[in-house]
Amino acid sequence: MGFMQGKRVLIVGLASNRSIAYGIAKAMHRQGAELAFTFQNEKLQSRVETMATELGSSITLELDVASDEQITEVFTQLGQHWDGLDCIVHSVAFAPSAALEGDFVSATTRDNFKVAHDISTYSFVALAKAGRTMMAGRNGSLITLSYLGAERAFPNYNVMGVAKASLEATVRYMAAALGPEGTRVNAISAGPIRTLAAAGINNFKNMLSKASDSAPLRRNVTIEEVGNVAAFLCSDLASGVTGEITYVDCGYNIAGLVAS
Ligand code: NAD
Ligand code: 0WE
Repeated sequence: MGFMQGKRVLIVGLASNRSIAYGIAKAMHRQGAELAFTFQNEKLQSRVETMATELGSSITLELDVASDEQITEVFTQLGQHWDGLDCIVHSVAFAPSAALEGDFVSATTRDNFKVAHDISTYSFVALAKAGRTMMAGRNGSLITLSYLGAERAFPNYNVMGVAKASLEATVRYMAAALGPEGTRVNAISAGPIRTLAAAGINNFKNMLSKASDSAPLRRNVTIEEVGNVAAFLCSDLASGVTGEITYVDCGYNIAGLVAS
């Protein structure tokens, strides 16, 4: 029997079979979880439906996290399928592309700062708020995805790094708020992975190779490896873990200089 047997999980952020959310969904499915998925817009609908079917799920709901109405509607719909919810996976980030090139001070505007924080950070709070009653009192767990750019300045990551710093603080405040009702909140800080969100980034290939050169394991992490840790953190195996940022980055974050 899998270690997520009987857990009901809502997954937000599936776009392709390269998405981190796909690695998480596969790992949770393998461990016996029941899954529901959202898709950002009609363009992604049929792809998400196909992946959901493959993962034993027939629940797919439209959700643009910028919309409070759509967030409310997702939980109304979910309540018609399930009498409770155990986990929410938040695997969403967005900043306008102009914010992700050039120096931070030049690239950041009032508007792209707001969009990055709204879509990448506030949306996690919004999901917790809307799912709160369905999750309370059942050892629920929420997880989000961060990146080391929250703590260190990386070229071009810019306002996304500031939004990830805010997301990591949000994890701690949400853990403190929801802990008394038994709900845990954690983040995985993943190393760089080639996904759709990475596709548009100049020189991503070069970044991947620099990251693997410096990482203790001398390679890049996979969505399967991130998925396995996410499944663990959302399961009762991690019942004593909340408010944490867990690195799944082949050890990159602990390295100083690297032996040649
Ligand atoms: P991805 O493109 O596969 O997933 C990003 C998802 O965000 C997509 O499903 C997209 O539909 C969704 N999204 C964007 N704006 C949205 C909105 N307004 N409403 C609803 N959904 C919206 O890329 P990914 O790399 O799997 O990204 C998932 C998460 O992992 C992000 O939080 C990202 O910051 C984080 N992360 C990625 C990497 C990496 O190198 N790929 C590393 C560390 C952390
Ligand atoms: O969090 C991310 C990327 C998130 C992301 C990606 C895009 C591309 C398309 C957010 N918004 C957008 N907006 C778009 O228009 N990562 C951790 C991957 C990533 O992105 C980088 C990185 C890394 C790593 C951007 C610059 C430098 C490094």
